[in-house]
Amino acid sequence: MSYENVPVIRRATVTPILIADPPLLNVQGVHQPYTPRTIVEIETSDGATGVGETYGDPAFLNLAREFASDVVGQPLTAANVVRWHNVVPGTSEKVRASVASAFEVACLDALGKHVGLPVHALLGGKVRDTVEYSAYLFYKWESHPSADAPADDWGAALDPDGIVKQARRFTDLYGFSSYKLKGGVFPPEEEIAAIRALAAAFPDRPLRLDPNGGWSVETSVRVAESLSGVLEYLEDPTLGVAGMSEVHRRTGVILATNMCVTAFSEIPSAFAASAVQVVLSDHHYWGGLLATRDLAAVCRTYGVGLSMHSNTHLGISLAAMTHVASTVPELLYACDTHRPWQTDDIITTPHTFVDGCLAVSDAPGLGIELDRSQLALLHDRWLHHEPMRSRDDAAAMRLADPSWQSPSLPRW
Ligand code: GKR
Ligand code: MG
Repeated sequence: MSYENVPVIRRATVTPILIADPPLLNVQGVHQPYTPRTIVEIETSDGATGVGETYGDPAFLNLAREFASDVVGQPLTAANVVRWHNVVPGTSEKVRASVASAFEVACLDALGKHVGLPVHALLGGKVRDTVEYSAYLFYKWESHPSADAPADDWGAALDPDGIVKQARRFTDLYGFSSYKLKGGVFPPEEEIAAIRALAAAFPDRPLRLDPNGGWSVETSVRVAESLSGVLEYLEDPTLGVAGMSEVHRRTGVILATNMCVTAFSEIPSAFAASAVQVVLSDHHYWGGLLATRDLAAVCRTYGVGLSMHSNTHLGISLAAMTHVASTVPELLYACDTHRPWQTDDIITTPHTFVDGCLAVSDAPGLGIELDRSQLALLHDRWLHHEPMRSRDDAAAMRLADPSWQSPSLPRW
C-alpha cells in the first residue's frame, strides 16, 4: 500500500531497557528492583523520527522485533497495517495490542513532525490544555531485600500513617489532589483504615482503592459498605463479571476496572451485567491512541465512565497518555500514572506536574526528544541483569519470604 507524498518508514529499531523501580507492594508480591520496557524508534524517508514505549517482557519484546521488520517500507500511515499484523496463533490479544500501540505512537509522533502538528491534533484535537493525574499510593518497603538494588528516599509505608505521609509528599512535590491506593496487600480492615485516614487528612478529595481482584464478593461488599460515600470508585475489588456485577448490585458502589474489561471483546457481557461503571483506558493494551478513542466512543454510547490505567512507565508513554487524554471529552477522572515512582527517564526534558496536571504539548509530534545516552545506559542495564527481563512480583517477594507463592485469588 502506498500514498503519494507520505514518507515511508526506512528504519525501525526496538531497544529493550530496564528501569529502576522501588519496592512497591501489591497482591502478587512486590516490584522487582528493575522492570523491563520496550522502546520503539522509527525513521522515515524524509528524516523524521518517532518513538513509542510499551511493556518489555519477552513476549512483547519478541513480537516488537517482528513488527519492526514488517513496517520497514510501509508508508508512515502504517498504524493500521501494524494494528492488524498477523501474529503467531496463541499470541495474547494484550501482547499484540500493546506492541501495536508502541508502533502506532511512533508513527503518529513522526507523522506529526512531518506535517508540523501535535499528536493530539492528528487525533482530532485537544479539548483541554492540561490533563490531571492522580497520586498513585503504594504500600512499600523502605528498601529492596537484595543488596545491589537501587535505593529510594520515600521510606516505608506499611500503615495508615505511612500512606498519609506518602500522599502528603505526592501533593507537596506534584500538587496531586486525587489519590489511589493500591490495595490487596494487607487484610481489608487495614486498608479501610488507610482510606479513612486519607479521607480525614484530605477532606473532599477523590479517593480510590484497588486490590486487583484480591477479595471475594462478600469481602468486597463489606468493604464497599464500610467505605460508602468515601470512595470516588472502587477498582477491581473482585475478579470476573459475575462477581463485580453482584458487588455493584448489592452496594451501588461505582466499580472501575482494568482487569474485568481489558479488550473490546469483553465489553458486551460486562456492560450487559452492569459489572463496571468506569473503564480504565490504557493505550498500550487497548491497542493505541486511536483505539483509546474507539473505547471512549463505546463507553459514551453505554453511559459508562472512562478513567486511565497505568503501569510502570517512562516519559514516552506519559506523553502519549497525555495527548490522547486531552482529546477525550468524557475522560473526567484524574488519570493514573506510576511515573513519579521512576527515577529514570529517556526523554531529554522529563515532564513536570503542576497542580497534579501536565500541560498538553502543542509542539509537533509527541513534543518530546529521546535522550540517547539514557537509552544506551538503560539498555546496558538490560544486557547485564538477565533475571529482571521478565516482571515477576512473586519472585521478588520470595527474596524476603521464601515460602511466598502468588496467592490464589480471592485472597480475602
Ligand atoms: O504496579 O503493582 C502495580 C500495579 O498493581 C499494576 O501492575 C496494575 O496493573 O496499576 C495497575 C492497576 O491499576 O491495577
Ligand atoms: Mg487497577
